[in-house]
Amino acid sequence: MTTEDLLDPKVVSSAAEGPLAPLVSVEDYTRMYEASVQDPHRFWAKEGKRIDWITPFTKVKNTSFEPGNIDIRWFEDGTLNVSANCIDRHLEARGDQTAIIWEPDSPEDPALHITYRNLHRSVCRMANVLKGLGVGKGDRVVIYLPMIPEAAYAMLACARIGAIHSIVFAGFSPDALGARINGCDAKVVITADYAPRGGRKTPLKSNTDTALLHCKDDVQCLVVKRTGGQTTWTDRDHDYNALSADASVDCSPEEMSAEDPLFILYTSGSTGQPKGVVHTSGGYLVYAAMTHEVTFDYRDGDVFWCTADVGWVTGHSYIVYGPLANGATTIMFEGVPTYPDAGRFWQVCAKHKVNQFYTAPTAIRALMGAGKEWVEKHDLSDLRLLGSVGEPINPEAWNWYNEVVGKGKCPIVDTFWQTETGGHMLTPLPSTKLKPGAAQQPFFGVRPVVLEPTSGEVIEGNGVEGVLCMGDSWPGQMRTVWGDHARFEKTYFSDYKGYYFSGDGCRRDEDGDYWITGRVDDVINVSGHRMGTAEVESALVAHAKVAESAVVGYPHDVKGQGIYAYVTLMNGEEPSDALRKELETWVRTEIGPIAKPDLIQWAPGLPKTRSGKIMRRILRKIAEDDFGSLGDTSTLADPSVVDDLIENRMNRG
Ligand code: 6R9
Repeated sequence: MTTEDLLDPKVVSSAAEGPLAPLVSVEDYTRMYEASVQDPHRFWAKEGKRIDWITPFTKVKNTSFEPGNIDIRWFEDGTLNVSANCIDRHLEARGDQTAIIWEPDSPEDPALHITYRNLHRSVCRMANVLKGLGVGKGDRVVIYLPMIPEAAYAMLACARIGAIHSIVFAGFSPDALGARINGCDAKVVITADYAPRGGRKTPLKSNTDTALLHCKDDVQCLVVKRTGGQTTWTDRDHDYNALSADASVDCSPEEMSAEDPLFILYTSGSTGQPKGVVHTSGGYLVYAAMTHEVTFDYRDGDVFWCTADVGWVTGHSYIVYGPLANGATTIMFEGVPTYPDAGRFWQVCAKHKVNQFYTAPTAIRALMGAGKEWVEKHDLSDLRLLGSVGEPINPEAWNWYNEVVGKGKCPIVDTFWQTETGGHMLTPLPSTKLKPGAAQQPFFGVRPVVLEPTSGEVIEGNGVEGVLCMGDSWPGQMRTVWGDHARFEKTYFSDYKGYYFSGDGCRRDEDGDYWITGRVDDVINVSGHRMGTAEVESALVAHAKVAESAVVGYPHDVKGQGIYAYVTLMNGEEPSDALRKELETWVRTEIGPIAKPDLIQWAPGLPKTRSGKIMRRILRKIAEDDFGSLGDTSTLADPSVVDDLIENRMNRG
């Protein structure tokens, strides 16, 4: 295969043709990568054609990381519709092919196979229902749904009429939902009666009602029936099932500019306030489609399964937009890895003859703990490739994934990327000689640089470590923070001028391969979910009995990182187990179950500098049960608080 061939955008050949040579060989990678960074205009001009344009673009890249002028545009004079790219253009050749396999929470319930033709009908109906509620181009729609087909319909329906969706993970609390509805001034929120997950049911509609108490009166609520369970009904509610039954199955797609926003997705940063990450239409779709095809070696006819939730960016890019843009068959799974038992993932793989399986290290570690017999019960012979995402994967989990799940014959692509990046940034390809735990090499067009953290100087050569930045833009890059472009610049472009700063540290080894070493800011990674320690702190101090709190991460066997909270109580309040439980429940309700502290330590005082800054370095060490090397403590205002914290530490070996 030549570079020219490969640059020809298409999903190639068929899985039925027997053992496959990797789509991109090692030689192709090297040559194409060089081409992509030397002449990004030429490279992306060709790749841009992998999707259909209404008005073809003539400009490819117009991007600036200049301080004071952060401006990112790709394919800016082109027009398109994302939903037409994910559905309509496949109808002729693949109308009867399954687009989405929906696997419900309970294995007792039947799976649904939704063809591209049926997807088209359902999306048009949803689009017409939204139009009927007055939603138009540029309006915001919040989606708070379980992992049901309607979540994908809602995303694509918004894209079809030019509305901007913002998905809120169904595990988030009413408060978090309300803040996101207000944050983007949404016209409609789409929810369901209940969200079944792991045999339990979350009352989404009643959560939404609570959230809406703090929102404008004119926000409307569209309710999908999932369980048929009882809900209360208010004036602003609309019954999705009734409205869609009467809606037309035709809705012509709106012509959108490449740089019109497609979605907003809130993500944690190092401040208490989550940021609304904005992705636009053209560049995002090109990048999601290309990475889905190339990284996962997706071939026509394959069944692809990404186990994420659409509430996270991984679900956006690799359950919905990337796979559907490529005309793939994608699985949407409503359940959890361990319900009804620890064989559920493997049972689903066998049942639907999954070819590519993409999950998070935290799930792998949990299933590893349950034992390999759960895997061996099921026929995984269709698996060709495994993927990992969300956090660094430890070699033990990598080896188990490789040997027990992949039987030593499936390459593992360890994909490093972020909500902000839209798609994979660093990842091995199936032809790469793999190193367990390394994200290894940049995807096409990505220019990683390692900087010295304090001076910001570029560190050249191999065998080096520093912070990970990007030297140039790529089409899937976020464009702004919703409503706050200054915050976009401050967060990502101000610490290291002229670069996009990822927030992660990395090592480039002797061979030039990249290893992510984890966040260098106050963001922790709990079960692959990003959590700002400041968010948990502000939830804790909002409790009447809490005076002060500091939250750090600590190593956790299954979750990767656990949440360790130091809490100073108000004068006169007594620590107790009951209060500890109360604070845990409090954080769950303020943010959601994923933010619940794993360990709470009562701290009579926190270690502070004379200027009042909390020395988190020390708190991290104590939480890690590694207090032998606390480093320089000479700037502490009162060194004795440290002794107390060490003595009463919660995490003992
Ligand atoms: C896609 C996603 C992003 C943060 C990122 C980094 C961590 C993601 C990783 C990884 C090591 C990998 N991360 N993938 N660390 N190896 N393969 O997870 O997006 O939720 O925004 O999180 O996750 O720390 O900065 P998001």
